[in-house]
Amino acid sequence: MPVAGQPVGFSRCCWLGGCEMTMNTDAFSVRVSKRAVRDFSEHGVAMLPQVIDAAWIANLRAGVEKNIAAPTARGRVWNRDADGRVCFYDSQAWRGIAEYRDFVERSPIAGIAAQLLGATRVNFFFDAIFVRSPGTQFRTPFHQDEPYWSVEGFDTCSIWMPLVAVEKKSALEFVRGSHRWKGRLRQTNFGALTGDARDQRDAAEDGEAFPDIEGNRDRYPLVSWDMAPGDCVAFNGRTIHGGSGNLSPGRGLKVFNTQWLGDDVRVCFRKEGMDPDHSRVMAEIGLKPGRRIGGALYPEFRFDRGLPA
Ligand SMILES: O=C(O)CCC(=O)C(=O)O
Repeated sequence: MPVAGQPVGFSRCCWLGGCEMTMNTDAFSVRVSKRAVRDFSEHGVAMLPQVIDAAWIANLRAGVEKNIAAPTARGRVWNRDADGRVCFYDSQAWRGIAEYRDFVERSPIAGIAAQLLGATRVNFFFDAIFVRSPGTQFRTPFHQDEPYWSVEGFDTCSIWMPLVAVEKKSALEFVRGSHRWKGRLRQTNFGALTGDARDQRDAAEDGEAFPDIEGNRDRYPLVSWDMAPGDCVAFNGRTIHGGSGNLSPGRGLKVFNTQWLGDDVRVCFRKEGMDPDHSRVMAEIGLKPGRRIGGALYPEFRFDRGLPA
């Protein structure tokens, strides 16, 4: 469903490798500020106030309702507390939910990712939704994203976008600058938390112990913001983040998140497991470790006229 007032200048074509490619000819209806580009590069996180308009937000809210009513096979309840409050998660639902697909393919979001990454081609990786019922306290443990993914590289951009107003204390929090920390950290096994076999990661994974950020909050440069619908926070896949939850009574949270990949990112299957695990679908479409992702599941957006100066 096209949304009124949004760019529609897309054409699709095939290239020699047989991958479907999306040409986005009107991507910069939203210009990302120089400050946001600098924050994203230097701090690994940038707040983008009011970059998505109300029509897109309404569109995505309708999509989320459909998604909750009919989750994909990847949908799951991450947490349910004694009072029945839940944190629901789903991912890669965009191909089955027209409102999500429309947003991915036609909204300014791909252009925003490209501007932040300084890239004239970006691939869409996947969408994720996080829905917390009113008053949910459950907070996502601090973690980095890229070590869980079936791709590897520095040039990644996740865009966390609440579809309702969220207080700073309930928004996602970030350790500023952690995307450039050296060394490899042993990540949280979300399976231990959710009890879901699909979240399991091998505890024997190499790396240094993950720092106790929650227990030492004053020692880390944590940032988060009060956010309104239309605001986005963009972060590098290596930036440590967590939180959300901690909702005031009567307040729920609905978040639509998209992940974007830039120039140095390549397919990488990890022995310790992946979440979400794309290895099967990637193998089915012939993607091999070391290759750039692509194809209809991971469409490429090209900005052939270059990025805004
Ligand atoms: O919203 C949340 O609770 C978690 C978000 C998250 O970890 C992510 O977007 O990578």
